Amino acid sequence: MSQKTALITGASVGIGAEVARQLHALGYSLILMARREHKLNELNQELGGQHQIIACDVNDQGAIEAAVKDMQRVDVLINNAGLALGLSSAEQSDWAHWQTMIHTNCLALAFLTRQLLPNMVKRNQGHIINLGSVAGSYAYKGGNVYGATKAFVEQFSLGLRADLLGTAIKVTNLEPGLIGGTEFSNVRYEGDNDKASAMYENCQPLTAQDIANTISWLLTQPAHMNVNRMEIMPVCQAPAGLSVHKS
Ligand code: 8X3
Repeated sequence: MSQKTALITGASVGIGAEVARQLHALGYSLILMARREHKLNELNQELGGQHQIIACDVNDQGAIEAAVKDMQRVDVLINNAGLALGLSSAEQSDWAHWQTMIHTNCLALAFLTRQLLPNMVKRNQGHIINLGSVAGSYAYKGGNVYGATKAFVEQFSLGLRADLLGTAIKVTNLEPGLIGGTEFSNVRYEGDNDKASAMYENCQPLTAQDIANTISWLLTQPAHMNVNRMEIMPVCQAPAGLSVHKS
């Protein structure tokens, strides 16, 4: 069987880099996409230097179009790039944060997917794995637009499967909860690393490796089986219910 190709966005660090390591070990040819070229280079060197790197912002539609134009085959698309910015109550939130989250988590993910889909359909082969979040299903204080973007990703994933019914192409929305050891909270708290570390104190969050293990598992299931959605939380987290404010 010929070597499969996987394109990973947000590949330079965290979940993306861990997925790259595991898919490299599974024998995939990789297209590593992220903004930080030096990080992509480091990762590629670690993996033997044989993979393609694309240093660009997923929000740069011109760069994405140019990069995708000559891609002969992408068997697996891991839409991992995304971010949360801020945890303020909606009425105090920064509008620029909301725009950036909607652009990156929704528009950029949809754009890249739209670019790659025709070839996947033509080849009748592919697996799109979108990184959703438990925040797309459960509201929490300050999650406002971040949660809404992840609800978009969930519904987009289900909609893709509906459109792709009759093809061999798989679509999975992978919905993790609290993950430690990545830049997620440092970005959310805009570099306030003390606040970011406090999120993971006295609990054992998921790791990037847990998510990469899950993605490797998803990619090694039989051709007839599609996992539509998969929600994963660490044992220390739960959808712990509704709240009532009493005056
Ligand atoms: C982030 C998951 O639980 O930190 O996607 O909101 S959580």
